[in-house]
Amino acid sequence: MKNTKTICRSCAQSGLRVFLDLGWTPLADSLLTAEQLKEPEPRYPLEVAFCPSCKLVQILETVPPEILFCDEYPYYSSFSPALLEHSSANVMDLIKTRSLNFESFVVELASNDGYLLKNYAEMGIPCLGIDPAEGPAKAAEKIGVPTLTTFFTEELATKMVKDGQSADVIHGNNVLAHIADTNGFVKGISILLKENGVAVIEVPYLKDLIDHCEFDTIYHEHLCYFSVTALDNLFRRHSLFLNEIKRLPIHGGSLRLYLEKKEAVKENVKKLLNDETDLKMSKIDYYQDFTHKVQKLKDDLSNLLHSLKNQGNRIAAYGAAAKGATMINSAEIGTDLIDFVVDRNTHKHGKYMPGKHLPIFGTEKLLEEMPDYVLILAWNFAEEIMQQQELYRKNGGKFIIPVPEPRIV
Ligand code: JHZ
Repeated sequence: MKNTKTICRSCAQSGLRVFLDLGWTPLADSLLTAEQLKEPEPRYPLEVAFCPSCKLVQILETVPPEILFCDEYPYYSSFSPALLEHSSANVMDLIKTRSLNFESFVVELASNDGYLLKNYAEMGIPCLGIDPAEGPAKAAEKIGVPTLTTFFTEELATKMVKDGQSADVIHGNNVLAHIADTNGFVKGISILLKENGVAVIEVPYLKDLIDHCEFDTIYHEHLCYFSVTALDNLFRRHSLFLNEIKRLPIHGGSLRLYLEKKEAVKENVKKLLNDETDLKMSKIDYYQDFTHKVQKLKDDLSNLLHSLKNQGNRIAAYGAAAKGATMINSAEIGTDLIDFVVDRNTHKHGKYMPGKHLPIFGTEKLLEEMPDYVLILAWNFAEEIMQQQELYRKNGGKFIIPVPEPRIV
């Protein structure tokens, strides 16, 4: 069923301009069991638009969150050592700079399997995770991270404050883009945050997405794709100030945002805003040729895989990532090209990628089968993956990295 927006998710103005259409695609994290392969798979439109009023890039479709983040949600953050290191460094820095101790209170929105909060719990700093996905939330409880299995809303924030649970620090990594009620979520943050508290939010950066043609990070879970300009407009509406920003390499290029209730905007934030204006990111023209870039990447990848296959090579893929689902479905990469996908996440084993139905196995299958090439669908972790698979390489295996342009390494 279609649920297509005609007004902006942030500023509620009309006049959205569509600049990319990825067609009707299945849900990226809806991995299938063998029995489900026979059933029809729901597909939803995937159109990306720019709001000329507040500059937010967004998809038009809203798939109900109960469908997207159900108890079968297969994404567990803790399977990436690099992400674990990234998160613990973030926590250690905040403990030091904000002088956090056993009297502080830290909340994480979309706390997943406790990959980040466990660092606070281990140091005796009170914390609470909030996440609607049952499987990951249970895993968090198991490692000692108290977790509320629910969606974070304005109402929940109000109730928590009433119960004396205002936060010194609020974390929210890769969650803002997933929220259908963008304004309600940000208002909730502003309610829950203490007067001198800080919200530390990470989002993939739109400029990196466009520059490096990371179109596969577009799927129904990601409703918004943020520029600093659009974020600043959104937060100011709720009296939160984007005082500091760090650019980070994670997930193909992200922003770590530091939000506070008092305005004290650092020079680097002003510079990022000015740079975006100079680049004309606040104009539709900036996005107009993205469709061509995406088409070229898809064609190049498809041609490369077909020619390798025609030469008699066996090809597998690494990473049953959500972004992998966008890539294989929009570039038409099916079982005729790829024999199987491997992934370290045990919750994904024995299942099939949505749409193209590539089977998913544990990573040991690479050495057992020794395919000639491995397409890294989780290209954001390519270095880490290639290091882990040193033996596959030593035995003659080669990797293909699809983004920003397909290349064999
Ligand atoms: P990964 C996720 O997207 C989901 P995905 C979510 N929608 C989001 O917003 C983004 O992250 C930011 C596996 N892996 O993290 C684990 C290995 O097997 O790029 C994952 O299944 N071995 C919330 O799914 C997949 O690859 C490894 O060594 O696109 C990576 O998925 C490593 C490092 C990962 O995100």
